[in-house]
Amino acid sequence: MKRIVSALGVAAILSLSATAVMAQDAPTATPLPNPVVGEVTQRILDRGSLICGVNQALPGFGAPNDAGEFVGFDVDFCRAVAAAILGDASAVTFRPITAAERQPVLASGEVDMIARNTTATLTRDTLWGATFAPTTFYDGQGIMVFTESGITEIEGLEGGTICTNAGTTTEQNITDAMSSRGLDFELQTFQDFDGVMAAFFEDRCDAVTSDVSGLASRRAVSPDPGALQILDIVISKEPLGPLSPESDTQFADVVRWVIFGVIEAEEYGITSENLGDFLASENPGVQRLLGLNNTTLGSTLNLPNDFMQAVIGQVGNYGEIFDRNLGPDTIFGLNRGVNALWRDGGLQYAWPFR
Ligand SMILES: N[C@@H](CCC(=O)N[C@@H](CS)C(=O)NCC(=O)O)C(=O)O
Repeated sequence: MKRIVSALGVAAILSLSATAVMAQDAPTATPLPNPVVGEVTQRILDRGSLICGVNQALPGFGAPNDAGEFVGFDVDFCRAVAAAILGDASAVTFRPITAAERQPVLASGEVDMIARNTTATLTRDTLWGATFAPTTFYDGQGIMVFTESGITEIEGLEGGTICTNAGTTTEQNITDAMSSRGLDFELQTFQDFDGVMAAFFEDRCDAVTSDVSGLASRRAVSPDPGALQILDIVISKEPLGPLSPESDTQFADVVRWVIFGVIEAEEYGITSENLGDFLASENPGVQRLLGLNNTTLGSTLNLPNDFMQAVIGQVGNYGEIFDRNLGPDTIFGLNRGVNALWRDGGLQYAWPFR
């Protein structure tokens, strides 16, 4: 009898969920009420600006330019979220933070979100009180030495000193990479990467280790980039992306869909330059992304339906953000690599806007 009841129960649940799935996908589905505005979004609206925790020492990702304005790949995602919520990409207060400050400033509410070359890991996801947004930059940890050292592989660092900054995933990765190969070494950590590079240039470190993107950035701005060599080895996966307080799921959804939105815009070929041409588009996917033809995806996030017009118009699509800050025409000269769109063989893939 029990078995029949539970079999009936399962059948009922299955038919209910089938109905739910159909209802969600059916074009005539009754719209859900708007989600409440979360506390983080509300304080951004009240203040009229977004407080974003960023790097101040990683050119290409986050650092002040000559005019003292924060610029970079990560910085642009702060600006994109501000454009979505406030309609103004310039309504951001940048709060420079070190690696070790990330969890405390998010927990204390000193920042609304962080976009600071931060790797998503299981323990950060569970213990930091954070929601990690989609990965904006797929990276991995590398090792940089002086070219003249003649070191070409990790084994060459046996018995040496390797330097990095504190509060990062880097420390454990290099320890794992060395010990799994039976290589002894000394790890020295510094509060920020300026300290790491200073020690390196004073010959107190045989190598520095961090995300390959970070090493490429430091190498590009060093007095003699050719004197520095990034070894041809990647010792970890570092999926980098923004994060926001776990307590506000509506704000986390906004951050997530702004990121997917700029990726989707690149898929459609919509840029900050040609956005106007797309406003007459008859492509239903483009219409949903841009909130045209009475489409209402924005309202389900509690945003204006045309929020992605503000984001694309003021900040650009993913490819524009990448190229402007890191691409072949910059001193960093990075290729898209695994950060190409999925259809070009990369990993950047937006969930569907529907
Ligand atoms: N992605 C790693 C490393 C992040 C990190 O702090 N990287 C360094 C080196 S690229 C950095 O941003 N340094 C800038 C600074 O602290 O001055 C993590 O999330 O822990």
